[in-house]
Amino acid sequence: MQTVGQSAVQAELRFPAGFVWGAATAAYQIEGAVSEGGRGRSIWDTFSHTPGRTADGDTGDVACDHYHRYAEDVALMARLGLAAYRFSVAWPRIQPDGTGPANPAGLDFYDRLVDTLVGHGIDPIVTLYHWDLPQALQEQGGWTVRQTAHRFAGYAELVHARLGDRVRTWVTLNEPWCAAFLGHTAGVHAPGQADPAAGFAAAHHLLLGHGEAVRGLRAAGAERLGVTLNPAAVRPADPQAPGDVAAARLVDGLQNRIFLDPMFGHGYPADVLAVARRFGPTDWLQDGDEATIAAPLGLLGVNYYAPAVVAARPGEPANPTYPGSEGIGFIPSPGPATEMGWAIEPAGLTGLLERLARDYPGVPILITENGAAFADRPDAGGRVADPRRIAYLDGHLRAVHAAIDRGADVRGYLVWTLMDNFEWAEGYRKRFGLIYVDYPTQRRVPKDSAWWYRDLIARGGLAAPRTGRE
Ligand code: IFM
Repeated sequence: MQTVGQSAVQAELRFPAGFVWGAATAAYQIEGAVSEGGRGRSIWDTFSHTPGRTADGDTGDVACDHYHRYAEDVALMARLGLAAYRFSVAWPRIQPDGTGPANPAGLDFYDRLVDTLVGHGIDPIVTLYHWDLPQALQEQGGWTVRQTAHRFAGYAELVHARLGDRVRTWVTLNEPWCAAFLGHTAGVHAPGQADPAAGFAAAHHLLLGHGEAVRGLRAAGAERLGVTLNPAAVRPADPQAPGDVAAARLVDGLQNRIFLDPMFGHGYPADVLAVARRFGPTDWLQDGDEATIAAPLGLLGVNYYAPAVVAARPGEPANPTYPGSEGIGFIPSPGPATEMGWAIEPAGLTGLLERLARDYPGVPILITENGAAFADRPDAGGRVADPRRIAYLDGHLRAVHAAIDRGADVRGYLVWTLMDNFEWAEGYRKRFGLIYVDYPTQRRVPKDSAWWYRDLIARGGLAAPRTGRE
């Protein structure tokens, strides 16, 4: 086994006792086997098979073949010393048409996965919805209709009934902002709609489904219930310019407060509802919904990749992902970026965590995703050197540590992602993994960052930065 960076260890930046180290994945991005075990079709099967929707026409049909190789993958996790692994359950494996009794073969797969994780001492963290809605439900309106929220809660109970004896931590939704607005307003994710009214309706029904699922799973005895958001670390280009400050406030509303406020019992923000009303009636919001959505949380999952800088730009057309954002410019950062084109700015994570701790206190935070796409490949000797990923992770862990020092209750950190996988509309071009996947052979090659992470976990924290004198 390779060791990276050990000689540089002078001191350590330690994390609190019990801090959880892990990695995350999602079903459609890794499993493959889309026609096995009685799995139904999902909106991502349909979307990825639609010409022009994904880079190179890539689909998740085979992905990392994790459905068949999960034991090998869990063994690799154990070699890295992961304490936790966050994966998602594919709803169409459990209910091929999104309703009715559970498909036993679907539950069996996750049952085997959970047993294998537990057998290696790895705590399973289950995400119930990471974007793969059963296609049959989409044909009845998908997330734009209320029924889908009720269906989601029913599905969540089926999964909990089978896995709840071993799974302690449940995440209802992954990044509902992406599901609602990338999927229904910008149309760059499944189901590929471009209708702002549909985006707001979908956001509401995702929130409602979350609340109903939390209520149901809590009644069924689930230990820790949470949600994963991708809050924007948004800031005005010029903090002294009132127009820029107002622009940042609106984007904050459309990405952050629209989910956080109702989930934390404050109801919908008035400014966000006013934007939604511009595009159609908001009659999706019914009496009692906000109380349902406010079901108490035991965990707030935070996915962070990059900051957003905005400014008032009169005449600028609306950004399709942010309905109502006419006159707002999204300013590219001049500094370094990952291969997604996302600015690398760890301080944005510190600021975001401080803001969440201040405005939405009382719920422990787990970093459920953080990581970077870089296209490093094996060299002639088979080694994958990925120093930029190591630097990215190092910088962001220092940012998390700084937030903890300033009072944020962050309990753990999960790298996105365990292994290279299907990066949605970007297909297989973008590689976020700690482990390189050679897709033609499905060979897994831990990158230098994987060994770096293993050493960090073993040490319980970061090595001190190099002084140049060692
Ligand atoms: O790959 C995705 C993941 O599915 C959700 N969060 C962001 C990641 C990188 O784009």
